[in-house]
Amino acid sequence: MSDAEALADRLETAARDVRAIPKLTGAADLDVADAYTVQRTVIDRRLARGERLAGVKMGFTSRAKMIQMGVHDVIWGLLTDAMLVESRIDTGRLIHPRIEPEIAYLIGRPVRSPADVDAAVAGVAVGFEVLDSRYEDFAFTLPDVIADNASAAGYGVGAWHQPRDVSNVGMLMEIDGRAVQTGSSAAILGDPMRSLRAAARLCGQAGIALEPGHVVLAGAATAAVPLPAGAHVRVTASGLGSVEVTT
Ligand code: OOG
Repeated sequence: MSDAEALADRLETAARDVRAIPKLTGAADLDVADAYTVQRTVIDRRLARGERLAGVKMGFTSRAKMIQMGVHDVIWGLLTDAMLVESRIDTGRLIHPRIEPEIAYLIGRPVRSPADVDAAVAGVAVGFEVLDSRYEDFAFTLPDVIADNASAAGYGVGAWHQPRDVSNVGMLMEIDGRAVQTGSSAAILGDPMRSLRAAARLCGQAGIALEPGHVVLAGAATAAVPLPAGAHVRVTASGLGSVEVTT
């Protein structure tokens, strides 16, 4: 593999300068394991600058997303506290942002293996994820998108609710009052809990502990849509209320 530090530099520079870069795989020989090393290098640098690990995001857990992006394996990325969007996100600091509706889980007890997951869920919420691929044209191969922390740029969650069955709840994403995506949480691996178990397994393999307070985004229930400047977005999940963000 090319030097993980050098590849991490390229991704960091793209995000900082708000300028897309060519895919890493165009010039570097990068497999999936290498790509996770690059992802971890970028995140470790953010943690070294004072950000805190806030949880995990799952990607390509729905067919809608696999078809949209042409990638067919479940992947994951890491969330830091700096990625949390309270109510506004500045799209001027992003290259070509997109937004997608999510189901989020709140971890209440340490998770050391997938067997711990059911007892560890302290809450469930509707959420959104803002994606911003650091690659030109939002186009990538599987290793590229893994290295790029699964395109993560920001995330938000609505009010936490008591753990409950959210295997098939209706989901709606509106921009400026117009429905732009509708779907069901069942699109997420048949039940977003499956995604949470997968997250626990992957964390275990990577030596990352899911701790109380961490958030797991189970993956989008629909395709992502472009996030314009000056927009008001509302994502609603039946029984979980809604979460809103302005740009
Ligand atoms: C990669 C991220 C995919 C999801 O929910 O499927 C993802 C991308 O589409 O750029 O987060």
